[in-house]
Amino acid sequence: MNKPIKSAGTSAEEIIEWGKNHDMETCFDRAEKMKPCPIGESGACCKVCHMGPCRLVGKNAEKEARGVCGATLPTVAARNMLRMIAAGTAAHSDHARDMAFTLLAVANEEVKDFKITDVKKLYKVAGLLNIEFEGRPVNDVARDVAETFIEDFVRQKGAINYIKRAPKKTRERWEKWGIVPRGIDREIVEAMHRTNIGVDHDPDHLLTHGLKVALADGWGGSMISTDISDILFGTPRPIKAEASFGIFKEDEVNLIVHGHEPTLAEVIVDTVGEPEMIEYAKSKGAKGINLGGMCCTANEILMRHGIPTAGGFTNQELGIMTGLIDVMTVDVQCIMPAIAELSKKFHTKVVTTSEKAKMQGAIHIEYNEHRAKEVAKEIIRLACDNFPNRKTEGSHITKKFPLIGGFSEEYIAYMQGGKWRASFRPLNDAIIAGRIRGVVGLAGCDNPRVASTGIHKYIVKELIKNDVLIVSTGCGSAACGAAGYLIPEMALENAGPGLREVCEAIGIPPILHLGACVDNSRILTIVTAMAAEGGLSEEIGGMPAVGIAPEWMSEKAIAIGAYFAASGVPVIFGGESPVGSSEEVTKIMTDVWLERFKGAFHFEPDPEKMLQMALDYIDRARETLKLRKYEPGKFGTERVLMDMAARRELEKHTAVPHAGVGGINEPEG
Ligand code: BF8
Repeated sequence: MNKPIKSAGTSAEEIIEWGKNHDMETCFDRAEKMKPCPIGESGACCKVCHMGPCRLVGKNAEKEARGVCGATLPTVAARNMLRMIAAGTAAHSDHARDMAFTLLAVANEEVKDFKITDVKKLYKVAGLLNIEFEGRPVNDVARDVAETFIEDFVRQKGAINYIKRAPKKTRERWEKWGIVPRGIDREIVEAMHRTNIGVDHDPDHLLTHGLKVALADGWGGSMISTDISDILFGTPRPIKAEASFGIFKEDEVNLIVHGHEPTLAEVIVDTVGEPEMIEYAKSKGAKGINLGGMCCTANEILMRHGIPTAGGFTNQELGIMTGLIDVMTVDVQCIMPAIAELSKKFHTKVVTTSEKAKMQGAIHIEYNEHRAKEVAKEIIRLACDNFPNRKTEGSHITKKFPLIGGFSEEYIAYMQGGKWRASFRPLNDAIIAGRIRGVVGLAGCDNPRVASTGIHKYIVKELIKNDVLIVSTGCGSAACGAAGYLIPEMALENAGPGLREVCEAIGIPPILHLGACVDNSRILTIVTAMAAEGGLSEEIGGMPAVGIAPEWMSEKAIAIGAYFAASGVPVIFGGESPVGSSEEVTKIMTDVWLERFKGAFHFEPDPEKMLQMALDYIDRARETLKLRKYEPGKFGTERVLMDMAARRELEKHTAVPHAGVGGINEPEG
């Protein structure tokens, strides 16, 4: 019998193997032991009251099964789906709320460790919010921006601000179907109310509210978080970094930041290189301090500072098992409670920092924006103090790959036309001419239920071979980075002829790392910019664009899938469907949503089918838009334009031919 593959990362697999020989358990072992409950997995378990939990199973369950209250299977499955969307939206948006309060504190000069780094982005955002910015003190503008965003959480009537960023036709669909979100908090609260025992029982009605909540995430919480992070820490531009376990250093203090919020991590980035800290590390016998990241906090500081990433979700325990991490500091989301227990087998200390998230067995050093530097120093010193305790235990397996990240919507426009003619024209032209078949947003988690990261790798390789440009986020980006896929050479070696030509002309990898999970909002603004540029669809719906989350596991991914579908992007998720028990709910999320919004939400466990479905969507969109039929190597006459000044800038700062790496003039904000 073949040994079960647990991770598609070779280093990851080696560490898992090492762990097995050293009596250590990881999520991969637990996933093998703990098979999913088939009733809950398919959405047929109702536990919203204590007359149950009710299992809506049996022959003809769709029509005949009833909970104690009389709830049908479609009601239960739809209710479960709505709760997942609400939970995911809550996570992204609570993160965004903290960002808004940090911006407010900066504007009010209440904090000294943060500042407004990207004034151009602040002005762009102010403009979008109809806030006067010309001739006003920067802090006054920032205060108005922060307060306007904070209102988006609590607004009782009207619409959240960023809804107006969407193309008009897309907005009209939302208005027609009543899914324009009011306040972010209000929509989440209403979701919890409607799914309470005995309230909303109509599956379509429940799921329609799901889309409303999800839009409050995509065009609300997530977009707010992305924009404030850019304002405070800089709008990303291409930058070199590295990925996988080889980022850990044997002779330096290894401090790993894990979780999602960029604030404390940014201050750690600022502090870690200070002479006082370096001296402290040296006094403990280390050569220096090596900062790395994990999951989406990693993506945030990789995008802006080139801090390396040890990988995504399923790498967190494995990182500890290298024996090389002195401190792993965590904030919120996607942090396995198992790491605290596992760390006890090594010298590693796990530090929790959020008032919202504690873990038994971890050290708690609470962060708030008023004492950011103090907390950063305390954590760095703790890591240094722990360096001499490093033992020989651990797999010590290290291998890493170079990558280029840092693609924001602003930079992508800049790279297609330079400072003065930034646009999406060349991308649209390349799609029209058939050089690029379409665009896929690769998002979501990596998952120990499959050969973790393996489906990401399979899908991206096949897509770029088929001339599909990929924009990636979250652990999708981490999976690609840790496989060595986020480099321009990936296009030379693997892309189809059209995509390769475009990547070579512009000097980009065929997979553009857009950032963290909240930065899926960048995909929304990119497709909106493509719609505004003309020549393709006038709305987001109908674009040759698809979203794929092949290994999703988090409720946040579900919220993302739902806001893409509502915005007009068909999405395909891997794994078993969490609404698979109900034909009616499945039909609403696919056929009905496609008709109403031009977006759909599919679940497809087979990677080959997932790929084919994505290509079919893209080809159908091309056909409907009357674009030339995609044929590999056969293009129209539209040329790939590249502003020469921008090209020279790119080349000046890169070691890899044509790759944009840091030091670029500030993209137009
Ligand atoms: O928010 S992709 S495992 S780390 S949920 Fe989590 Fe999934 Fe990773 Fe970032 Ni997103």
